[in-house]
Amino acid sequence: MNNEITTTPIENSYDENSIQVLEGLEAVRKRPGMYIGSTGERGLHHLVYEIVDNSIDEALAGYCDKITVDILDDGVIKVCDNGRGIPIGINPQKGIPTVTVVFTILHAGGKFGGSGYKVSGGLHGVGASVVNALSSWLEVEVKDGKNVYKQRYEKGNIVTDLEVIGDTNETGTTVWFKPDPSIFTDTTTYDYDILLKRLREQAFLNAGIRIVLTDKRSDSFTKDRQDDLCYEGGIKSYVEYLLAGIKKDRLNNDVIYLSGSKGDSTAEIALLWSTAYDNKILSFANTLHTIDGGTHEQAFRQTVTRVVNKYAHDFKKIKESSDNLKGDDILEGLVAVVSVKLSDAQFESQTKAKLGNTSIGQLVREIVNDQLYKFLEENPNEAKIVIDKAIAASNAREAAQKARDASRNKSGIGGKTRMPEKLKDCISDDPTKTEIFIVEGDSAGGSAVEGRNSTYQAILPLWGKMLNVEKARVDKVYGNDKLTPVIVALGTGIAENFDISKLRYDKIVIMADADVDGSHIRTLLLTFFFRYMPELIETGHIYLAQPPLYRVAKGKKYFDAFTDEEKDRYIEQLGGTADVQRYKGLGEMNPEQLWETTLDPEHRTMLKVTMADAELADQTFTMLMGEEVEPRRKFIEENAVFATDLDI
Ligand code: 1YM
Repeated sequence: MNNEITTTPIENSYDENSIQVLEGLEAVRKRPGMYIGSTGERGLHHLVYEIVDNSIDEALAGYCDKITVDILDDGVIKVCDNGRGIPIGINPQKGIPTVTVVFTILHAGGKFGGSGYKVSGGLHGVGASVVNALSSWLEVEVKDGKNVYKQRYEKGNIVTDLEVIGDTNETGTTVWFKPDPSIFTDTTTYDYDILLKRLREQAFLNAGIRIVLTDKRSDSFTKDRQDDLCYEGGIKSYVEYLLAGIKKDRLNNDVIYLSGSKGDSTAEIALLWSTAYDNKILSFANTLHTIDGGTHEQAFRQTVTRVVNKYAHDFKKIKESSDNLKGDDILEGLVAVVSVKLSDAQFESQTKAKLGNTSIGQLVREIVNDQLYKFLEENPNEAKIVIDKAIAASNAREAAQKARDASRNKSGIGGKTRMPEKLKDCISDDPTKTEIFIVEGDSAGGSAVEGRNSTYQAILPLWGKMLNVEKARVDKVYGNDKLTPVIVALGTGIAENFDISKLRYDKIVIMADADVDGSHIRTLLLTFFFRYMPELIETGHIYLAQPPLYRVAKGKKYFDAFTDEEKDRYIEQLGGTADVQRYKGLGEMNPEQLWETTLDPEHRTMLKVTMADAELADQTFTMLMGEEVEPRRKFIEENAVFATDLDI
């Protein structure tokens, strides 16, 4: 196609061709959505990608290493590359310069240069002529190392011939265009960040290509902003970038990189596990982001799962008898980019959000099977980290499932709620009159069950000694064996599922001794209510039972005292001498005593918990469980009366 330079159109064929050109591009102007997806903001930005894609193809062909994109005043975009320049010779079929064909004939994309398939991802593969058709005007300048050529179009129509406007020893292509506001009726204002996101994606997916975006508008928010995008590490750099974005720590030392090709398809994968609880897997086909995934992404997810399981079994990292780890658990924390390039990409939706080619899935499967397995084999430490993370995820998921099942059982949908075994419920189901006592320890629980008024009082014993580790797990409420029965019994659900209208009791009373174990359980429960059911505290449903410390008796007369001062006062009242019995703990009261002192609404004393109380408990809890030893030691010293056997 080299290289007759004409500054005037070839006589006869020009007219014929120009008619054809006009017919072709008129269709684009009539139904722009068919060619660029939308005439909204998305479509507007796609125009830039279509032009940049041609530069990227040139870079992938090895002829271009720098692309600049400038946002100019008046809605104009300038794209410039230092490739070979679009050929300016006369196209033998059309009889006009090839560059003119590229801009004025529909579907004139990569087919013309004969350089094989087009791998970059212009949205509908229709390229430069569509941009031209939808622009008020477009100018192209080509440098071929000798001359500078220029041609101008308006709404797709040729308005100047391809003319030599100067000489040069450089090569490359520059395009200016102004999107037609009569087509892009929503907006013709470019958003810097939208362009940046896509161009950065392109820079990551095409390692080493340098793309410079600049905002040269005089009236822009983002005036003078510039991003110079060039990533020698390609998709490995992309994974690092994504990791930085989610602000989580890495579990693997380096990004793991896998790649392979078959025929004219290639697949490249970069991955790394992080401490995150979800995964971030981005997939691309011909550098287009396949938001809805497709065969390549599905193959990746499945094969990573299979390979990690296989390794874990082969190397006895999990018990032979145990089930495979689930995909979700293995993929937890994974940050990955899967990029495939293929000649006949088939997309399952108009927006190219989902790839349909099955053969590329097979390629991805083979690559991950072989190379990821090999990586795990060769890096046992990294493999251990990955498997430990998956096992932790699996345990957490199972615990959450149990808690969810429990809370569903009790939600009452489709029948009777299954209450915790330990709960001794009351007979009444009038939630404005009922009370639940959460009681520390089995023996106190036993007395409370016997001593209560079972018409409206329910007892839920929390058994066993509180261990530090268990308390630390208030954050992991699902699966906490102390808290799950509480959640189920109350009926409200927790956190975002909390629904106070489902509350089964009017008063929720924490009943624990005034010793260290009692204070543990109080702190745990208050912290839990504060974090997961604050509305219960705000609406005044939470109470602390106040068992008395002393019984002061003379003959048949007696008083219960809650403080030393009270005790002394009662002794005084009884004439200076009295029998004083010190209650050692709830567990040592008989049912009658418990009823009289702590359960009976006529005689008991209870403290209503305020948000301030709960907040203080939460702070205490955080401090007790925290990493810092010093404040904990201080707290224990200051509270030495109670903290005789604090388990830290
Ligand atoms: C700012 C936009 O379009 N660059 C560009 C486009 C082409 C070439 C080089 C190119 C391709 C080939 C040979 C080939 C295109 N050429 C054609 C066609 N930048 C921009 N840079 N020589 C130059 O593919 O063989 C279409 S695009 F069809 F004319 F060859």
